[in-house]
Amino acid sequence: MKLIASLTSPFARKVRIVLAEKHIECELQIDIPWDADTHVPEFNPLGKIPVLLLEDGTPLYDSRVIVEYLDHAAPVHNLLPKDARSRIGAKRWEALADGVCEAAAIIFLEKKRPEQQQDAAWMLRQEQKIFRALEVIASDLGDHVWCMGDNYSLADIAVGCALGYLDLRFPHIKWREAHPALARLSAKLNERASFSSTMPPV
Ligand SMILES: N[C@@H](CCC(=O)N[C@@H](CS)C(=O)NCC(=O)O)C(=O)O
Repeated sequence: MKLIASLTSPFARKVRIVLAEKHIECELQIDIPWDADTHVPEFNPLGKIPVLLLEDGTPLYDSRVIVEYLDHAAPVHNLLPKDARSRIGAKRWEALADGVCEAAAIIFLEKKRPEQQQDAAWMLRQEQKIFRALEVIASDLGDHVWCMGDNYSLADIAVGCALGYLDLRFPHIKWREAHPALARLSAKLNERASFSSTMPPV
């Protein structure tokens, strides 16, 4: 298997963490989808990373499909609960965390445009999504050890990647001060080898 990814994509990081947690060997092929010489559209018509190339050449996307595939592919360290209701609960956490990354990426890209072309109302709308989502994530986490309660799961991985992406792109957002529960979770996650070995380069 081969993972097509960049080292800064939070969606790709989620997949890389799942690979590490499940001890699945996978070649990493770095490809920046914004570069002129990218090959990503040859594998994903949407031109987005991550893409997982299976042994038979089948490309899998997006990150949510890939992580679910990987969780089934290796029966060790299950990251999604078996029970259907809990499983949907974990995937809802993932949807919320991925949504934070999507909103943050939109702002990051908008800020790369010439200043007079940047749409302040559009960026504010995205920022509000991030702040609302952080409130809900922190409140749902509360005093629990992990997002899903007692068990470490894909929900924690997705939330950890979203928080890591905020640190990378928007270090001025003081989410640790606003949400001590998130600070506690993030510190615990960063102790894991899967997280420390996939830290995005600054
Ligand atoms: N929902 C997708 C989002 C993937 C995504 O937006 N990836 C970004 C990099 S962080 C990308 O490849 N963007 C290139 C583009 O939009 O053309 C997933 O979970 O994999």
